[in-house]
Amino acid sequence: SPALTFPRVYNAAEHFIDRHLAEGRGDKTAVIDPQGAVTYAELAERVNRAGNALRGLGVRMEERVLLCLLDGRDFPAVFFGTMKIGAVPVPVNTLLQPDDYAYLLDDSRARVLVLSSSLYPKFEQLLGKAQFLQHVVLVGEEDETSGKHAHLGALLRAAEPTLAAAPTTPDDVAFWLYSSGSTGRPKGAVHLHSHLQQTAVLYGERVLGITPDDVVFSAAKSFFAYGLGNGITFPFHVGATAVYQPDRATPDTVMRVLREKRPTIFYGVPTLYASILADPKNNRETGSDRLRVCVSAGEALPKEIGEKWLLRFGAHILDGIGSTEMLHIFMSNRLGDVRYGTSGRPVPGYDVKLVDDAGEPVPDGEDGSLWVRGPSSCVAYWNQRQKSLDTFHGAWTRTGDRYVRDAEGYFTYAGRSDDMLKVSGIWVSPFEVESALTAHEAVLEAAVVGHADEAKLVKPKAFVVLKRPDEASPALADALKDFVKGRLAPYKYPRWIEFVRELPKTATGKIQRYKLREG
Ligand code: 3UK
Repeated sequence: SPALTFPRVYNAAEHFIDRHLAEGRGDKTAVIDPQGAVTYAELAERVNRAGNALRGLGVRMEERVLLCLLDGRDFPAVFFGTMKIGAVPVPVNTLLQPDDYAYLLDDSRARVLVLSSSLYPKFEQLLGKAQFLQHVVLVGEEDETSGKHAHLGALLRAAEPTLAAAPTTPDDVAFWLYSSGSTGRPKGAVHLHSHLQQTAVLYGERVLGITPDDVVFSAAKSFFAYGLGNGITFPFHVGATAVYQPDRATPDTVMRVLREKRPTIFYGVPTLYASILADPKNNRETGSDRLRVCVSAGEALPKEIGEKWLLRFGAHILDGIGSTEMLHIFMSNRLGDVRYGTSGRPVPGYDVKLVDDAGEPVPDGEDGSLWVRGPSSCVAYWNQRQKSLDTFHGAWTRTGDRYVRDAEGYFTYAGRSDDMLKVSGIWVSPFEVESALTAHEAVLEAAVVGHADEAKLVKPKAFVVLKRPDEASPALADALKDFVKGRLAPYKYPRWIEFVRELPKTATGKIQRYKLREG
């Protein structure tokens, strides 16, 4: 398949939005959210109004706009509206805590924050402290907070409905996505205008075979790189329809969307597939009778889940590995070539290699460090020179994953080379959970490792040393779980707590987490 070429002047908003009007698809449904359907023509106007409104607030080319938004029609409107004026949307995880948001606002230097009003309480205390922030725009119900801040609905109504795209190049910075590491704060992965179309063609079109007739639903939210491709750029690349659901993805909310909107493509993470399958009532009849393919990413999909899903829902789950740095899936199973328990083979357009510690290729059957090269790799981490040098080596990106390639060329996940955990497809740093635990007055120290649950999916487990060891009890374990839930994003809390007298340490006092992992 030929490599994509781009004109020298290129703005991704024109490709994903305006092109549909020029090509006669303005009346087609782009989005279905709980408020109803939005056509491509209506969405294009909303994008233009959002761009004009942001410009009216003083946003200029290359300046960042932080988006903390639940899924719905305004997500793509603000995302593309920001890019259309040449500014840089930075969608962030809606599950974080005030302390995280304070960092993201300052690190990105966003001038404007576009915020779902239900998330306002997480920001209220810190808004005065953000050094660069000038405006907050609330999205959703107008309520008592509306007096203090602008409201997107009112701004859109007042804004002009037409907007010429800023003359960006394919190599202009288009958007950032933050990615967590094992130490320190999240890093802003800087992506370019061309990257969205690259992933939409290489994976959306050529692997999923997405067409204008598809109706897609991603349980993974749009602020993740995974959800952004799944539910925004892949469908908008071909003029398909995307279903958005602002609520947390639970088996019940997901099954209801499957039943009511009957999507043809569904994207989830392994934990969600496992929890849907745990209820025998859930199947193709109570779900979507139009489902033709499903996708799993974020962490490895256990073989049994894929096989069971196929029997129950009549559609394959294509497991594929992607990353925030590469924007979307670069190695994947394919329809007609599914090997459950593996991540399949490289997506054409990407190259991968497995190397040893000296950088030499490892033979098939042995595990090595996975590196990837392709046209959607972020250009750097914002203002993080050393972390960028550690990860990006010329055109190659070090993923931090270990993999084994078999003689037929299929790749099987073999763990991380750092201590990072994937929990429900989302990064969790053991250090962060340990710090939250040690902030509790009863805790002397703690070590957190991954532990597989009954579905073979990893969740955090904590080994805790108490200041007064005889206080150990199931009630204290529950109290510690609640304590962490109150301080960190909810998915990060330890599902198991084991009280121990001491932690295994090196001579220099570093916790030896590997000794606490099983197997
Ligand atoms: C792990 C997997 C085994 C792996 C992502 C699809 O997950 C995404 O991005 P993140 O930056 O995390 C990347 C890391 O997650 N991983 C992802 N998928 C798999 N491990 N099998 C898999 N199928 O450690 C990788 O380095 O949060 C996924 C599309 C876009 C994405 N950003």
